[in-house]
Amino acid sequence: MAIDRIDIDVTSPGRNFVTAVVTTSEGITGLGDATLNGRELSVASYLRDHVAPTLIGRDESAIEQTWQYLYRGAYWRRGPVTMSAIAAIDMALWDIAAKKAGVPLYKLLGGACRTGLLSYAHASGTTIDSLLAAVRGYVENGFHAVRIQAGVPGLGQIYGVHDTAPGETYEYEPAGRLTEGAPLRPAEESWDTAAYLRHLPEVFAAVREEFGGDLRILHDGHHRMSPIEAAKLARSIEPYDPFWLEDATPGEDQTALRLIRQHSVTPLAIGEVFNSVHDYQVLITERLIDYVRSSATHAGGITGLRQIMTFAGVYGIRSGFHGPTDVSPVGMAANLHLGLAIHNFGIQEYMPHSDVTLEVFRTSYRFEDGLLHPGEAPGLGVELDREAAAAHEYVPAYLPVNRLADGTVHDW
Ligand code: EZ4
Ligand code: CO
Repeated sequence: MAIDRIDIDVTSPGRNFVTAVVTTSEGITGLGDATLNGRELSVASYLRDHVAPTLIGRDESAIEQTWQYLYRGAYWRRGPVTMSAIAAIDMALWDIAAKKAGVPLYKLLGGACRTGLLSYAHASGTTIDSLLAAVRGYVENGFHAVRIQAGVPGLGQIYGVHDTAPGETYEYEPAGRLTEGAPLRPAEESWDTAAYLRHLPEVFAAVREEFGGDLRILHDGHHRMSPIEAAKLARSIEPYDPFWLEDATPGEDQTALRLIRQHSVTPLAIGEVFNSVHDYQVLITERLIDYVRSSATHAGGITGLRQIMTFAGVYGIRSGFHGPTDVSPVGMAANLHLGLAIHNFGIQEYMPHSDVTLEVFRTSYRFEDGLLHPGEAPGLGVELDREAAAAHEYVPAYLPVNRLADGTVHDW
């Protein structure tokens, strides 16, 4: 038994996704997510041109060895493109292994440690009132945890902040699809950290007062603050008992989190842009974070993310895997199977995919009473309708660029 063929499918049902479809000589197919938001085609080429040809004829059950072959063997290590490509192959091989065993993947990873995965939704509003309405919608739908993002007085469109019509769920989409004829470049937004630091405690106070003590309230700072600004913010929201403050400072500056820790007990989460256990070395050994934000898609698959969580577990640090819509349903399923099987699970981000995405990717995971479960279908439990996928051609789409009022490019 061996890997017989590898296809790399690029599809855009509402947004772009890159999927590795690995088929064995027995005719078993495994799926892996390689979607890197705004840089999709680079990973597709990495897989098609440089990875797939080297794997044909290899034993599909040698998952760890294949991971090491792609990671160490290539000499050029780490980085989002490489690690998303490795992730896709790794997920597909785990999917095949579990399908061959006839079990949902979590059973191969050690079995369920819990009945379901606490998950959080994204609530946002341009005003505090519209944010409260959005939070209420999620609470009524069974969520026990909600991420809150709000507009800042004086600023225009802010990344991740939208109003939701009553009774509707907003299909939050990180990347802007380019319309025909428009220039091939990202949208731009503007930012003012001082205005944000003044406003956010008021937002937290309003949500805590409206929903009481039980609701877990999360917030994403999106890398926009300097270390001392982040320390100030973390301290100012402490009275409202935040579940976590995510990405307070730019991810690559690991020691910045020491400064936040010196000033605040607000739990910290970081890592959606990380792709390797080495990115976490200082953060984990110095206990500078409480939650790991990586996804299987961007951190080398099940194998890569499991390495990170084993290391984190030694220090009592838990998972908060990245689950935006740009992680495909295949990548989301990988997060869920691993989350169910590890001891140090914390919380799972859940941004449901659009109906058009879910017509192409048929999932078996379910959401009930605030908990996600990967389901009992063999493997990852996701099917790709390749014919339907082929009807949705790639559309260029980019994450926005952020600038200060004077035009300086800023973190976002
Ligand atoms: O910016 O998924 O916590 N979630 C986030 C997301 C990320 C996008 C990047 O592709 O910050 O909105
Ligand atoms: Co984030």
